Amino acid sequence: MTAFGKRPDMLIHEQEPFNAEPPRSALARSALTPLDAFYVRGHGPVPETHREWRLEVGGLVQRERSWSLEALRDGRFVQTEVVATLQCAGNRRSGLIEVRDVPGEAPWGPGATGTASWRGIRLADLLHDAGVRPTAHHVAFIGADRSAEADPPQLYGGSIPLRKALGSEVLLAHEMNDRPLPAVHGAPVRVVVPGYIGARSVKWLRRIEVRAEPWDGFYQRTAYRLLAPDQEMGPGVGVELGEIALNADFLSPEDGVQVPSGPVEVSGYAFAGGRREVTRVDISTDGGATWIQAQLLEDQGRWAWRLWQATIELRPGDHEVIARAWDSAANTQPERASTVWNPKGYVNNSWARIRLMATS
Ligand SMILES: Nc1nc2c(c(=O)[nH]1)N[C@H]1C(S)=C(S)[C@@H](COP(=O)(O)O)O[C@H]1N2
Ligand SMILES: [Mo]
Repeated sequence: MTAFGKRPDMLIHEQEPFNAEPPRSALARSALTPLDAFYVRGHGPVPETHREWRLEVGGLVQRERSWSLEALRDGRFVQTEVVATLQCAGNRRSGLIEVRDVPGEAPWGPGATGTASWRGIRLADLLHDAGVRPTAHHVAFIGADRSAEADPPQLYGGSIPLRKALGSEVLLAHEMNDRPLPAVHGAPVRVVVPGYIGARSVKWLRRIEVRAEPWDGFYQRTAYRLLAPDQEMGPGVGVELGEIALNADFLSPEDGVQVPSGPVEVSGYAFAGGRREVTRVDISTDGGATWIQAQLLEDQGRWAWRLWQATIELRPGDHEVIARAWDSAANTQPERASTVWNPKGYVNNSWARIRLMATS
């Protein structure tokens, strides 16, 4: 076991704050990601969890409130479960770094994503209890962790539009895969915003602030924004990221391994983001000239990734195998990472590619 009960084969990008992703194989074939294989993205040290933890609700509300953990679980609010995929905006950044360096950001592979069953109360129910004022348009979440990487150093925070916050899928979760939420994933309570970049699913939640404008902290106003190739990071520069873009990658085999020639089974995930659904996944072994359709596995609902598998025929020799997904808005993925390169290395949703050496 490495830190925080994770598998020993996690790829550790940073020890403190802890940032790690599983190898592809650890995600393969599990509709729900085991807790010991779920990626961790943190911008500051895991904060101490106090028994006297309370959640404040304030800002543009009729009634400011403060809730104990017991009160959030004692039956006043309905407990619901949502199967949802979290995906970091930096997932698959390594593909962008191959195009051009992204200084100061971790080279995440395809494992900065995972799917869990989250249990907790609906954010909407808490907002209805507090009474949202008519001037409100955004809901901000502030965590208990202090990030020294932020400029200036500050508590981690982020916001989502009020109309998303009122959706029944947005949870304040205290359980993950039927277990108490692990410390590294935000205990005792975190936000889960299905369909949005992982950065908005704030861990170690301490305060909810209803606002007229988006959160003005570093991780909303400066980071997690999509910059044009010639822009530099700064407050308000670039486009705020929100809904996740359609994306897909291979989970098995591992990239660069040998396989026997003949029929080879490949598998992976596809995730549509927003409220969209994955409708098709295509596989090519000839650089995208021709495609076969992968089989989509069990549908876990619109907030979860879709696992897929396909059998391809490989002659002895080196092959590049490509995957691309389609969604319910008829989006598909861009062919080359070079066309989506950006200075902070977010949202690499270009075609997934692995190399396989087929032996005779
Ligand atoms: N309080 C807090 N919440 C946070 C973060 C953080 O650093 N602090 N990181 C965010 C980012 S960028 C991502 S991708 C997800 C990762 O969630 P996980 O570590 O549970 O996988 O948490 C988000 N919530
Ligand atoms: Mo992230």
